[in-house]
Amino acid sequence: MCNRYESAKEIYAKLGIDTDAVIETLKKIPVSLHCWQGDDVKGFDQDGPLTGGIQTTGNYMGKARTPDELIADMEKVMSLCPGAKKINVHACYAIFEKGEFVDRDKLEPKHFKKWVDLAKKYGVGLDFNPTFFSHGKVKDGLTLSSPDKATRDFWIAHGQACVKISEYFAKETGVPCVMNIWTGDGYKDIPADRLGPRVRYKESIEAILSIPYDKNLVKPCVESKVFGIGVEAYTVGSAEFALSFAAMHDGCLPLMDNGHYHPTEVVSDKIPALLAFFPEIALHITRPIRWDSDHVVLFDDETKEMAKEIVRCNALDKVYMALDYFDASINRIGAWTVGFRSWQKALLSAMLTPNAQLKKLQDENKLSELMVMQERVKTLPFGDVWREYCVRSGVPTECQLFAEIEKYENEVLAKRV
Ligand code: RNT
Ligand code: ZN
Repeated sequence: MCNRYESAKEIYAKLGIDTDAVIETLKKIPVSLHCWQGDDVKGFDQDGPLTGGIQTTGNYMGKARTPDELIADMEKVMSLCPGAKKINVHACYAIFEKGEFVDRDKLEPKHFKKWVDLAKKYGVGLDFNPTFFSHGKVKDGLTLSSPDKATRDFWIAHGQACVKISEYFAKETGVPCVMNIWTGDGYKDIPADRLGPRVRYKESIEAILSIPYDKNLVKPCVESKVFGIGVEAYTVGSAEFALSFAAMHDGCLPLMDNGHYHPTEVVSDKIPALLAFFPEIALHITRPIRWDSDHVVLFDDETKEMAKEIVRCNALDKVYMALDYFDASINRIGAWTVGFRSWQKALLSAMLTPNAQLKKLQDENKLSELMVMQERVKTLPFGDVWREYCVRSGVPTECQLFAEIEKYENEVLAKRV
């Protein structure tokens, strides 16, 4: 009797898909794992609340309280997830020596050496994010777009410090570092001037990127947003702002977070639109429910559709994929892991799709056959290939996963009281 994988392999082979080759390819595609699911976007450099219009909800036990705890948790998550990784660090996760502290405008590579050590241990790259929120120098909800020059200068200095840290990450790991600029700058209610803040934001980002750096090593991105909590009426870094900025600044990438659009807009459709113009783009993969709620990524329709677009546009090496969610209401290791594995499933599913055949049907206007074929693909034995991919990657299968999460909760998280 042949096993389920062998049988699935035959079925896919009939459609021209080599499942062994797909598994090997998928193993090498890096996906950036965000450090901030482990401690509710708290970081280590300040004690205040999370600001900037983003919010975590819930208070599940066992949140990481120190760099050692966060790194241990992240290592656990990596051991539960198949596929190549990058580690995505926010500037507020600087790790200071005992008694040491510098403000965000003075951060240096040495404050992130422990993250470099972690990346080297796993042979992976690092991505980076200046942290323009949760800080006393956010003035009236504004940072880079503030009318106050001293405020802007502080945050420009922070951004410049982060460019240097990003370059250090790339040099140390040998992997380019994606540096994402996102601010929560905006107004709760109708502003009297929508242009001024955007012009200041533009000039501030230009100032950040005016320092010398190697464009092959640092990939700056600008992430847009439609609104935030307490910032409902006007967001400085809107979609048009970010896209236009990236389009007009060589080497700067647009970053789309699929929680940052109106609820009926889909990023899956925007991916090919941007790929028609930009050599490279970046994504924050998340799951918005009714708003930018940053729920754990699931293997749902839009997640699958986004992965499909990347794969069928032949853009796996043009799209920097990073996860961005933070659920504090459930086991954080489980949240982190399910999100990463869901995106892996989406990529696998996209790569197990006979994309060339489907495109041909479209181009020949055989749209009835295309519909039948697209529906047929949905019932192919994807789960058997996924299981094999997990086994070959040395990570738990679906039925083994929860026991691992529960064990870590009992042995490690439950002791954090
Ligand atoms: C917020 C943006 C941003 C953050 C991270 C923590 O709406 O999505 O990317 O989630 O920088
Ligand atoms: Zn994001």
